[in-house]
Amino acid sequence: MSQKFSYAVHATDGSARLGTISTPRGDIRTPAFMPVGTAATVKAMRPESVRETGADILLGNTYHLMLRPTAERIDRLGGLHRFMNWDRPILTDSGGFQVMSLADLRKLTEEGVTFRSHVDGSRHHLTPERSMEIQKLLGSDIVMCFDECPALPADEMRVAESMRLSMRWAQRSRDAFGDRPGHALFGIQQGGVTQHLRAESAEKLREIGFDGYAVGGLAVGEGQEAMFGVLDYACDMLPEDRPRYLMGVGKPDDIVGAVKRGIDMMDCVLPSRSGRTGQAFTRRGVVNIKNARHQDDPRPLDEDCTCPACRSYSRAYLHHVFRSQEIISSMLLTWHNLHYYQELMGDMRAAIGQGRFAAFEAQFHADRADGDI
Ligand code: PRF
Ligand code: ZN
Repeated sequence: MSQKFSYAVHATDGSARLGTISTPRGDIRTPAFMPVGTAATVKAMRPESVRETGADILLGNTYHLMLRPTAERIDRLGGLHRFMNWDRPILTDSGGFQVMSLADLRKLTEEGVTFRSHVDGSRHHLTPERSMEIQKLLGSDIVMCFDECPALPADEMRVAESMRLSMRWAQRSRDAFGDRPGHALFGIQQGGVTQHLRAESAEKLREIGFDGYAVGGLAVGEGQEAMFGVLDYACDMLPEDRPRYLMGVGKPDDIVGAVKRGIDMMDCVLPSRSGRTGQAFTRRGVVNIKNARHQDDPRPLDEDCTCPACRSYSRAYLHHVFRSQEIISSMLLTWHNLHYYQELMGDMRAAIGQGRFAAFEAQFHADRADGDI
């Protein structure tokens, strides 16, 4: 097994790229979708089941784990992989984004951010240095820089100042991370929807030098058209020989559009969260299983799907267990959704490898109905 972190592109089709990220904990086939395991679990799924859906890597969260059960406790128990029984790669987000969306009484300074826990109200402090320390204690394979992500719309002055703060924090993250063979540190581009700010951010990150580059600050209320508009130029600003990660995206059509524009990695709570709220993703569109029209339907959720929910259960059963708030409802729908997302990634990888991504994309859109199916 290779002891180093590396990335290789095998094929390109337009801006879309087929590749592999190699890590000591295994390979990540790209474009990759990373299921979200915020609190050391992909909710409603055992890790071996997550693997069966085709996931090569999971995402974990500094913010949640530092509050509970704490990074020091996870370290004492042998690290996050052992703690949660997932021995493949884990990418951890750095905490700043989650502090801004979840914590109470936040105070942002040059040094970092002080906040109160959304769990028990206790006071905490996060800095680039502390975020690097926590991600090291967790044993994360891909560590994210500590950054700040302004909610959009925001005026350009505010976005520029925030981006420059994130770039100073990126340098401090790089310095604190040091040299850790086999582990990677990713920079995070900010700059909102303003091209020259994205360019300034990318230039700064390239100057510092990272193992991979994330596009941050998108999917925060700007809409798909604006997000694609940014991706049309943002990917070209980042080094060609490093993976590009679009943070917190997204719906299936967001993912297809991002891959088309040169994104290699993504994460989103959507497939797992929707599994718990009764929404199932299929090639033909979204199924809302709580809808009464499924109550007598003996057909599977998706005739073409090979996941356990579709192989062994009817829409009528899935409707019943959802309405009854049975735990198996979350388990089956989450499994189906993660399976669907991983199959989508596999289909895109195959299409890029065979130089038919445009045809794949046309078929993807032709198959889908708007609204419920
Ligand atoms: N920064 C970090 N995590 C993130 C984001 C970001 O900008 C986003 C934006 N969609 C999601 N998660 N650190
Ligand atoms: Zn299924």
